[in-house]
Amino acid sequence: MDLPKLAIAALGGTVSMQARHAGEGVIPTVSGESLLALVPELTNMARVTVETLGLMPSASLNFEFLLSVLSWANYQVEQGAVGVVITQGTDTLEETAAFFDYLWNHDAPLVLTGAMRSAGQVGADGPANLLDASRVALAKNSRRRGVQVVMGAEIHHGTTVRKTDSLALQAFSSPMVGPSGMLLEGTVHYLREPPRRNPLPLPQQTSQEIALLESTLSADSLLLENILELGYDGLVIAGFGAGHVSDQWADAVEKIAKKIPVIIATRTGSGPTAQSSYGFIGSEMDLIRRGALMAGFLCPRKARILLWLLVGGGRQDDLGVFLAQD
Ligand code: DAS
Repeated sequence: MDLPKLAIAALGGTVSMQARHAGEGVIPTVSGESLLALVPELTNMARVTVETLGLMPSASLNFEFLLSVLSWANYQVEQGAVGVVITQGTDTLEETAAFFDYLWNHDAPLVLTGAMRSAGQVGADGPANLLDASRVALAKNSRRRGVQVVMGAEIHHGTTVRKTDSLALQAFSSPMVGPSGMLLEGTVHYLREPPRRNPLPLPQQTSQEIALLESTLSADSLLLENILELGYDGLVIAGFGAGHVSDQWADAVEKIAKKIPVIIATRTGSGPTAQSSYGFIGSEMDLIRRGALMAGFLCPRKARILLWLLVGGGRQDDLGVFLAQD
């Protein structure tokens, strides 16, 4: 039987980490080829090509590198891969998943996975996650769904998934909406219809900088007031509650929003921003009046990714359309 083609790339992260010597901390050293060797079942399921594109902790990934990974993944699909799997660190998985989902322009699935236990740990979850991610990437019902994150037998969509625990084995969730699907006895099940997608073209420039600040009680406004002088091209604020800031910050937001796009998200970790509930100074209605946009269901970090991509493509005027979708 002619097996489907599956492309896998390793970028690093805990899934690729082990200690060189007893007592030392784990670091990324395990190649994609070695990860694949831990999942021999895969060779009966697909013709697998595997590459190690990086061996980094995910905190050190950056947008330029992700664009090169995307170009590698595009090439794999053009060469006939029915799906692509990328292994990486979990710390920034929620951000890379959104980054790729906004740009992924194929029916074929792009699936991200990682591990919470390092390669040499008893009960390491990396091999099981890689096998599950490959099943999702090969499944016909994964087509036209964009980017999925597969961890602990759950499937989460790239725009909703968040790392909601620092060390727990089940560290990922999609607040409010839950997983988009799951693996049951090795079979891929989806719980929702495929999302409406509107992939963006590649950004023409990558030098834009988007700041992300969090509102905190009795915070000074030194950084905020200097955002324009510092040369930022956009600003995301992780606001209080339903998307609120202090009266002092509200004045600064008004000045900044005259020059660069400002998005107000919620710092709560779950729930959308409001649009028309509160009228006090610094509330969402006040901030909208002052020129800011509300992030809706997008978390602050994903809102920053969206803004970076739109500014990079000269499409910041479309921001409202994209925020209204989520
Ligand atoms: N926390 C690690 C991980 O889970 C490190 C990283 O993100 O690279 O992969």
